[in-house]
Amino acid sequence: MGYTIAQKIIKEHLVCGEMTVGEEIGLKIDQTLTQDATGTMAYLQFEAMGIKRVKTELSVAYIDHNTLQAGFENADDHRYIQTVAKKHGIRFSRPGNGICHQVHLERFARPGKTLIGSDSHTPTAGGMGMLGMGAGGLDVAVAMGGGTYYITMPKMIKIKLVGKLSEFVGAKDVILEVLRLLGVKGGVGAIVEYTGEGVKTLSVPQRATITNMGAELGATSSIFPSDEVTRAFLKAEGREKDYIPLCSDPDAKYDAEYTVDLSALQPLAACPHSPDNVKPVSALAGMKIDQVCIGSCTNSSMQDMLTVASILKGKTVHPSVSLSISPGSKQVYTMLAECGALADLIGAGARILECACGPCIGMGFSPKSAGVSLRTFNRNFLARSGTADAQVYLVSPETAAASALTGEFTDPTTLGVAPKVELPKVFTVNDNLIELPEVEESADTVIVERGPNIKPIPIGKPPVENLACELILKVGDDITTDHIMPAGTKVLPYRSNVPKLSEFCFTVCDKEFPTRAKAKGGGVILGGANYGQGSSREHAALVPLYLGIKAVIAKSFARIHIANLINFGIVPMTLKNPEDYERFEQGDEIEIVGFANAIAEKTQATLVNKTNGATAELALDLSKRQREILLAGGRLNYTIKE
Ligand code: MIC
Ligand code: SF4
Repeated sequence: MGYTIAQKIIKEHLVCGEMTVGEEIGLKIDQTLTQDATGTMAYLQFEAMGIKRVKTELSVAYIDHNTLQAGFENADDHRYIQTVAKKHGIRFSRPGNGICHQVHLERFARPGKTLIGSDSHTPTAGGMGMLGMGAGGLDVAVAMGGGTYYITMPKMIKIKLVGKLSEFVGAKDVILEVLRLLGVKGGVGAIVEYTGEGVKTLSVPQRATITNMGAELGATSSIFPSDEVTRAFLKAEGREKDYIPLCSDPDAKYDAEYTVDLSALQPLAACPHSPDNVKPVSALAGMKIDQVCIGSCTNSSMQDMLTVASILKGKTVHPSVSLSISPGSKQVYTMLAECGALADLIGAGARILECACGPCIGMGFSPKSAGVSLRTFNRNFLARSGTADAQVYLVSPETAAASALTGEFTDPTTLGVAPKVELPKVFTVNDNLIELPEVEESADTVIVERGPNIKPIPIGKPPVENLACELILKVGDDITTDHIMPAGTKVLPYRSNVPKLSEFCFTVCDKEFPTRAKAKGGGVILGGANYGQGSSREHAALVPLYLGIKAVIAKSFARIHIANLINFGIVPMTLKNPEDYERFEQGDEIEIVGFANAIAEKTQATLVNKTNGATAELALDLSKRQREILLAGGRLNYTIKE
């Protein structure tokens, strides 16, 4: 039997386990990346493991998230990451060099290799035929130390692309269509592969837009073949030697197959507050808008920027609209300046922001009260923009630019003259903002600088024999990591200060949660389906751990978050019968007799509601390794003990 692209890469990197869907497998990781909002924790954990030098082929630390620096905190964290990277053999991408995924695609991603990153959009590298996966910082730290990365062997979903995109329709519309088809849970437990004749009509950055937002499907990863288009991109980057061809075998077996006709696609938009709430732009046309933001790791390539520049050239942004543009990398920014397109953007009245995540993670540019914001980003979760009642729509650069000019939701196909985009044959390569690590022989001389904002990481404890506590919080379906541990300007500075961070935990859902949890010494959380979707931030596990959360019971969990819960010793359990969710209310006293024993050797446990007498059967769907981690009180204890 033939293999899919992802199966080929998995086979070549398999350290342990069977390649049977649903089984736990261990993979060798070739490259890692971190960003600053998760990186501090990842490196603190790497240091705690006592390993001197990274053992990967390449590890890069990017600074792109917390670049506002409204106080000393972020700058201190940046310096910590810079010095810890220098000491331990990690390249350091300085602030200003760009968004991790865009820069990685340009300078480091390689077809056929494995990459994990402490950021959920690491599958962006799939646009290059690389198997990129988002992971918690601790998993990245372990991989940097040469340790195995564990995942559940995914199903394979094939999306056959036929036809060719029409004018004014972009790669963003392709992934929005896939989100419309599959939904935010549609990729859970799967890798999404793109095949078919349509593939060769898409450039590498267009492919990367599509694999980037595969994170919003809940997929383990998304991947394109590596072909002549890939070779041309690598050549333009001066890295043709990194090229290898890679495609699925003709008899490869997929678990599900879909076809998307690129020619039939029209401009689409994901409406508030979920990336799969997709409607045609034509159905929204005429709605007044207040803000447009162009950029993020989804849509900030040279191709995206030139498309926008071509639409804006010689025109003026509508008076009721504020337009921000963040080029994805220093390379893109430089080339925009070189070809004059930057002047077109500035001339039209765009507010040019630095090459960083910026408004995507709520770092400035929050919309006005109840404002309508069109963004080329990948997430429109409630309150993520920094304005609780904002209405955020996710759109393509074409739709964003067209609407910025008219002041209302505008279908770009009505503009008439399509944007003309000619990409340079050779890109401007200048890696002067990527700092190389100290050579191993003199690494000991590097002093790691730690600012006062860096507080110790909470460490989990082995589980109690019988768990009796309060159901401290009950939440609904599709709870995101932005609900659990919000980001934005007020919160992000404390990513390395868990005690301070805990004051914001779950406050989007329940303002009293942190105070209540502290007063009661923690308890158990009950969630709905797809609990923990979104970011890879392990703070969404670390902070609940600090607040005394012992277990999370849900209808189902998102992949990265469940791994993070286990890593920090919080026991994830699922309701065998989802209807039992109704029999438990916030504040109920609950009990699980034989809790520790169930973790050690059972696949189920009984949850008793001592307040109303109800019971529910819980499933403990854990591998032997995961059980051992939980019994040790988390992966740090487990790894140090090993
Ligand atoms: C995001 O897009 O939510 C982030 C910020 O990039 C996160 C990482 C984080 O929370 O630091 C992600 O997607 O993993
Ligand atoms: Fe940064 Fe936004 Fe991409 Fe996350 S999704 S890495 S915040 S640009």
